[in-house]
Amino acid sequence: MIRKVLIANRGEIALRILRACRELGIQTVAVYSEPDEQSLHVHLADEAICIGPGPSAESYLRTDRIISAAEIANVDAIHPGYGFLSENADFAEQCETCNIHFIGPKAATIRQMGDKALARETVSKANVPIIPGSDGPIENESEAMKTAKKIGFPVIIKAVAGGGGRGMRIAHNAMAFAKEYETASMEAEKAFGNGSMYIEKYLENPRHIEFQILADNYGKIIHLGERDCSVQRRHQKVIEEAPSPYLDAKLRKRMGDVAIKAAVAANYVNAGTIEFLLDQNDDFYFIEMNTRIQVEHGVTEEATGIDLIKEQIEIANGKRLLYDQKKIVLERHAVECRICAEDPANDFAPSPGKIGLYYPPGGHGVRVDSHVYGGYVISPYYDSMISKVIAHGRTRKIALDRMYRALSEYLIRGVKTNVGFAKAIVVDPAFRQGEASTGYIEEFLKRTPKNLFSKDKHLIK
Ligand code: MV4
Repeated sequence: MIRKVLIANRGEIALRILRACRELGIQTVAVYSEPDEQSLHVHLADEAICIGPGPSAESYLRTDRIISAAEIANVDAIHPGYGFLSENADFAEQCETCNIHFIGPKAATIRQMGDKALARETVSKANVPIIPGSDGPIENESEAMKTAKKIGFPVIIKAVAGGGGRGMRIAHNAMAFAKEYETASMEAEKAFGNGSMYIEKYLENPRHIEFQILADNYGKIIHLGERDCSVQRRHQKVIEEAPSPYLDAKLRKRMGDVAIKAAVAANYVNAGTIEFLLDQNDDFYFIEMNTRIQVEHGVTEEATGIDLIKEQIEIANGKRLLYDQKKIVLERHAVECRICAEDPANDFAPSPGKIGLYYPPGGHGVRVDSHVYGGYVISPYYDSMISKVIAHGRTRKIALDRMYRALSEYLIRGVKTNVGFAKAIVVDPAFRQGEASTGYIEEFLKRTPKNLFSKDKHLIK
């Protein structure tokens, strides 16, 4: 029985996990780095343990310190959140060895799905469509070139240990291929300690559609519909929505059934996400499985009314999933904007610093997941996300209009933010018509004057 959870994360997701625990009557232990001493989750947790200085490598990534904190506090489980150790199979294994529940899938599943070439092979054996590409990791450059020529250019070179766009390079022809392959492999070696690469046919301008999976320990697996995450800038998601404005019921059923097949093939337990690319012919392909709760999980929560973090904890506690797949209908439309301390007028350079006046939006149909407050210091040690604003409504138009109204209320002084940028997208006709695919942001930035991104001079709807 899980009575006490250590939250091995920081920022808004740490607060989100703490809230779920509190509603379940579960005690919470926060871990924090020295710069995070004044964070909200530290103040609100039942106990808090400092695990080191600012750099993540000395704090939130220190598995030894986190496990020690867990043993000192005598917790029953650890929730890893997203990022940091959330997809570290060795950490999940260490938790289980120390008889501490890791709130997530089994270590073996994390390892298998974390090897992006093996993930492709695993789901392909279960008849899940994958993009034509190499059979497993590429052994050497000459084999790579042969494979690329067989697939046909353009191809995308991906890191076996990568994911989420990290270590990806696109080669449009044989001339460019050799250089791109070598650079990608070196970057992967540096970033992940593993330079193994695989190749796929590059799909031009697909939509990025992901399905939320929930699976219990007794073989029941359901999906909670999709999230459209096509509005990305350099692999950073800016706006996510559920349901996708593009999918009809037939395509949703087809993709949802395939998402379940992929989760079954992965022997999945707990919450996870199946990522697809959808092309212009409505053909879709598995690209990867994320074995963690994602930043954008709240979009699915607002569209379905299901608290995903509570479900994760209950599954880890041995609860059976009682939802009936047929009854999982996205009755509402939800849209999320990620608000970051960054400067759109300066190529979105991070803008850390002390927040002055701070007033988050609210009102009917608006949720703001954030750990910041007036006087809070956005640290240069961690990512620049300030909050996630989620607006929902009976229709997509209501949700988008509500998002626009919410962003118009958002007061954040002391740091530069992308609020104006998000507002400009939310009122952009191409976005409003549901036409956005992965190339949208690049096209939008080309045709939108940067000065429109300063909050007070945005496009009037
Ligand atoms: C692709 C692709 C096109 N073709 N794979 C990027 C992150 C990861 N989740 C998968 N990603 C992609 N994989 C093939 N074979 C397009 C993306 C992609 C993308 C690529 C470049 C720039 C922005 C992108 C945004 C979403 C998806």
